[in-house]
Amino acid sequence: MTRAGVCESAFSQETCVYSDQVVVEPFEKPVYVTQPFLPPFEEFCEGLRDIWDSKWLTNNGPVVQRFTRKLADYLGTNNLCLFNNGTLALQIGLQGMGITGEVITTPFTFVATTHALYWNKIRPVFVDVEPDYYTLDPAKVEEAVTPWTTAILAVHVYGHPCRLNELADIARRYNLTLIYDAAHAFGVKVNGKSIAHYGDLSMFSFHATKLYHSIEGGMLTFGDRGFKQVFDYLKNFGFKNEVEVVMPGTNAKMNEMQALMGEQVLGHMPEMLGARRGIYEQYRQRLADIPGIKMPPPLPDGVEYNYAYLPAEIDEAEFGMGRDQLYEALKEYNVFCRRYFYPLLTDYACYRSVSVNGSLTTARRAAAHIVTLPIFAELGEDEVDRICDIIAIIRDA
Ligand code: T4K
Repeated sequence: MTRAGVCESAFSQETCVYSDQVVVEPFEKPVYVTQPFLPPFEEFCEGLRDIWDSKWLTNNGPVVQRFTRKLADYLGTNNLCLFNNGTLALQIGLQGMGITGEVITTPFTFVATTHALYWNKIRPVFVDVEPDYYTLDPAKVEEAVTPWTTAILAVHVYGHPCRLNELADIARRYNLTLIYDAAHAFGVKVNGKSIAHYGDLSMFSFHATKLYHSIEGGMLTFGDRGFKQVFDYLKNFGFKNEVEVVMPGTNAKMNEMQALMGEQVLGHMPEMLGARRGIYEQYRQRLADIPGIKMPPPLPDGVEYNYAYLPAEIDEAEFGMGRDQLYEALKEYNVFCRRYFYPLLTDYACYRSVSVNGSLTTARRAAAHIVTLPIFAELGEDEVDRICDIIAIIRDA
């Protein structure tokens, strides 16, 4: 059932004052948590023509090679390797670097992060996250190091950079490999350079739900150029040439259509980031007026954020209802948010028996209280206002 609501505190854009008794209708069409950015249709069709003419569809074709060069320019590194999705990229990254034993990681992430460890027979050790940006808490990481620890697998969750220096310092002192799941972090820069330059290995997801995408797709970036060959073998069955297979690889190659989409969307990155920044700031301004909703604090100096997600933490006492009630109530207005990342990974049946070091208080709080609101480049200013009005109405109802 959908309904119209009356908001006593709805913000009127024209007058920039709070008006009395504003009626807010549900959206006519569903508004989802995200919507992929697509290049102009004609532009994509034009790009398809070369693929049609060449009849080269996959297996390191010319578009994948061209896309790789453009990404290298964009990121400022040649140490990258493309895959058909982020999950396989991470699995191959771990395998190619020979990671074994125990890896310290976060429970507040998408399941693929931990699945990638499992597929490599690595034991995850979950530790808590920090309260502002929900990334791994370095102090908790250090407490969890054992003689069996070989690596840290941290996640730049929502595109928020992890505590890069502190994690690098722990990794150096304990001789651990530092791996970042940067699935959400394409476009983020720290101190003027892409976040791809931090840690020993980073995985980026180019899935359609990400701010930047190639329909499906993934990328590894790495400090040691020597790994490039290993990753290339592993994603192509281990083939060295027509008659030699040097390792038991898999099939994780990006195809030409994916590369074409990725190449074209890359050309629109500046305008997409600009649009997302405007939307993010608008939410920040509007939500600040609604008691019981907290957005993360502004990111530290030196971080150029990508506005990948819009996590809003709901304080049940102050807001007057819990996160789940708000999430359900928004559906009545045709607004479909997500609760990234609920349930906490340790609560999934397949991970209940996994080691947890210390309590996961902050991660549990985040999983129970965060709703991720719609954000995508084509979301209009009026729509953001309307979503915020609806949230205010639901609260005041
Ligand atoms: N590590 C982390 C930290 C990750 O977040 C992810 C993926 C990975 C690793 C693995 O990377 P990949 O192997 O996926 O490259 C989505 C995505 O499928 C997943 O890629 C993503 N993280 C995760 C956070 O979100 P769902 O189940 O929420 O997606 P879905 O289908 O419900 O889509 C969400 C909304 O997006 C829909 O309500 C409507 C809209 N949508 C979706 C698609 C697929 C569209 O408008 N168009 C579309 O084509 O998992």
